[in-house]
Amino acid sequence: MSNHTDVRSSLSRRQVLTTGAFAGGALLLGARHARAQQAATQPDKDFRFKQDNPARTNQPRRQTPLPVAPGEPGNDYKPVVVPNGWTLPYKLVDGVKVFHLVAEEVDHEFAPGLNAICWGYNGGVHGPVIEAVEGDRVRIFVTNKLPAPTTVHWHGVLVPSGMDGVGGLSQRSIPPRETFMYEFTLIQHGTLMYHSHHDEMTQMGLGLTGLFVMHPRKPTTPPPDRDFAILLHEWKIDVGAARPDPNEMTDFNILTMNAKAFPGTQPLIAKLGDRVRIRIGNLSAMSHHPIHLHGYYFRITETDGGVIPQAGQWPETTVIVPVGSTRTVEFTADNPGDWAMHCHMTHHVMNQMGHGIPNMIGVNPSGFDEKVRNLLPDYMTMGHTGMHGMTEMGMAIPPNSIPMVGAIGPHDEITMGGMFTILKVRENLSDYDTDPGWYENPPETQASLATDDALERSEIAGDGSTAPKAPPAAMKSWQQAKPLRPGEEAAPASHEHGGRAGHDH
Ligand SMILES: [Cu+2]
Repeated sequence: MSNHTDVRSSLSRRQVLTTGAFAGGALLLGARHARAQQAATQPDKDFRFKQDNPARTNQPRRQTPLPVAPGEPGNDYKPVVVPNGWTLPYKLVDGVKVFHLVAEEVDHEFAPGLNAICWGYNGGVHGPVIEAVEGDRVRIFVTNKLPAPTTVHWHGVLVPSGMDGVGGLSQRSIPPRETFMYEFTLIQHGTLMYHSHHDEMTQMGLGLTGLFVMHPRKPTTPPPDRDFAILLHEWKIDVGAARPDPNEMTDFNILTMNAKAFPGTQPLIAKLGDRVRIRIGNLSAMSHHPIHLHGYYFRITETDGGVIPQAGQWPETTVIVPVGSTRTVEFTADNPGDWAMHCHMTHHVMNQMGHGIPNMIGVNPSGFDEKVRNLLPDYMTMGHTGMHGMTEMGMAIPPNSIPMVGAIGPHDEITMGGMFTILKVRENLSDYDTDPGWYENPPETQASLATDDALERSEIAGDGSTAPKAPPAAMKSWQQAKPLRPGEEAAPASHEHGGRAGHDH
């Protein structure tokens, strides 16, 4: 199978390259590792990474596979790009990648104007991306600077039971001010996650989550040019509140990508023709997020269970990322422009005050507004034609809150907030780290006001009177309603006052 990974052949190649290093290192690594290293020179027939189907074997999974040289960025993998985030640096100690996570309170900015005190790692929300290579041995120290015990669970990572990080079940929870050590060998590749597994509702709800990216030791496809990593989350932050409310069950009002709500989200930048991979994880409390990309279709290539065989990778424009899951999509950036990428749940592209307001659609508030302005000179009824205008009207908003939607785009306001970002694909880029600004549409590729000439040539009336109308027959309900009581007539299915219903008067 294309995703089957077996280190034996890479070991023999590496062995040629690194025999000297291994021989020197073995003295330091101690007898156990030295024995294992000796075994590496005679490939162990039993050993293989069991990423395909670890459940399908009767053999206990080998918890200490053969050591292989730690994967190096640039050589063994191309590091992921983390919009609005960062990757945790490591150091090498005796051939082991050593990481240090510190769980602590963090004053986090969700978007300009909205800060809240969250729980995160190493001064950020969410935690940094942990990035390594299949076969790497990792040692992860976790220091707890929170006021409560915590743990770290390696979500989807194939670890020995005692390294699984479930408080009480797999370990004693880490008390405040103490440091625990996790150590295991990565026997898979893919997009995994990590999060607190102690008082999950509170701790994950306050932000103690992160992505754990493992690159394949022996990639079967060339690495993408751009490899983005995004973690989805949802929060309840009452307007003006200092902290998110982790007890919320349903009414989340801040929806984030890498803990930023639009317009705080950093765009994804790609060059025309780049092969693009986007890894999306979801550790929201309650919501699955259908993430939709404009301008493209993509293939869903991986879940947190591993690589999807090519024959099973069907094309989509929206990928639903369930809670507690990751999805990886890939496509070629062959369509230049500024492309929206967002959750398609319309309440998830709204910030704070867009939720739970009264329905004013269709109400003409002008007379009412005039009367109220006698008392409150700045009064304006909001929302009677929808949410547009909320960005530009410049109304005072309460302290520590963000408008329900919006940013100023190149043409008009962008009536989006929350889980929304922009993929910017350009023919020419100075570099990937500089925002290229807004896309300049080539001539005749820009929607614009129809000219009189264009209307005339196509015999289109600007008042809509020449447009086809829905045929009444097509709009009719299929069946008449049942009589409510015996002998009572049901109401006719067609509309009496519609003027085009063909009802007999
Ligand atoms: Cu969503």
